[in-house]
Amino acid sequence: MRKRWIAAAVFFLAFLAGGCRGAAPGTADSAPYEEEPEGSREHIVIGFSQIGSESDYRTANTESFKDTFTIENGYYLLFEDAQQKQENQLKAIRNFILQEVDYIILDPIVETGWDAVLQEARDAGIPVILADRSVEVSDTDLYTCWVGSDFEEEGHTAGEWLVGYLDEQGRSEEKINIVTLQGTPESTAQIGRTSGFAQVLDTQHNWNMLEYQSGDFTQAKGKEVMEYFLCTYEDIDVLVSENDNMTFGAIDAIQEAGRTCGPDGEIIVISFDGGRAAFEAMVRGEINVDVECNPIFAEQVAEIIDKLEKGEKVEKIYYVDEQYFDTSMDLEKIMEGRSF
Ligand code: GYE
Repeated sequence: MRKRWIAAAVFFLAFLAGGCRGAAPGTADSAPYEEEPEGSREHIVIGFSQIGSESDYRTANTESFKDTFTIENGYYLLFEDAQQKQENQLKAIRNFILQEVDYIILDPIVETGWDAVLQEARDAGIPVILADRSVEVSDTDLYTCWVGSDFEEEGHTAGEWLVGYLDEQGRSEEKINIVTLQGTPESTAQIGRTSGFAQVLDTQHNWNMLEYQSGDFTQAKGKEVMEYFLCTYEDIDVLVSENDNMTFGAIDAIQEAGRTCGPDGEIIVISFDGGRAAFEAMVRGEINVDVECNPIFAEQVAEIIDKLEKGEKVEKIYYVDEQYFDTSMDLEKIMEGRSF
């Protein structure tokens, strides 16, 4: 049965463990003890190791978790931002284990290197739920379940979209030169999107992948790598950019080089995530298509925890529902109903 958590003790431990970064309402890193409505309350204590704040997706994902796992909803959230470093995630998880949290939520930056720490969590009897990205471990029992996107399917969707688009444009026999801006190497999102797109690439005799380069999912690196692509290759027909923020950087590079992109430009732009700023870029005619990756799924994680609390069985994988959006759609209308 649940331990009785004294808010002061949790706050103090979080402070000792260096968990006092980044303020958010209702989380251990913000709510001072004096403001707690009662001295002692029962909460489900969650330790969440987030990757960082490299993209709009990430910001929205963090907000989704902070909005869901609140004191009012019966949770005490210990939130740790790893600033894009796996070593920080390993430290955070070990601190969560020391603090005897009830659940650990891990968004792993890369897939490998988790066996030992997940074994430690298992030995401590703490269930680990993977959120967004996944892990490659020797024994999948080391985590309870994974809630995230089918990244391979996203990459495949992007490839299929390009086949249809080139066909519509009467370019299905033309030589098509492609460059790819990849996400963080060895992350589930990078691996899946690259391999899903490659499955379609392999079926198209006229597509030529000029180069893959990582932009680490950030706008600054996306710009830098696109500048390099533009200097290196004279004829680029398609840019595949594995997230919106790298795409924004790439668009800046394209425009600064006096080149054009989007439906009326020289370079076809395929992006992933589908955040509000990307919709705006599609409306401006800078991006052709955006394959959605939905960061708002913390409530689904809360439902899973609820099931686990009741001793019910849960699935091993939960995929978040997704689609794609392109400039042939009524984007302004679609945007109205979107929260990210
Ligand atoms: O696409 C990117 C982010 O793991 C799905 O990480 C996530 C990716 C997302 O930084 O914007």
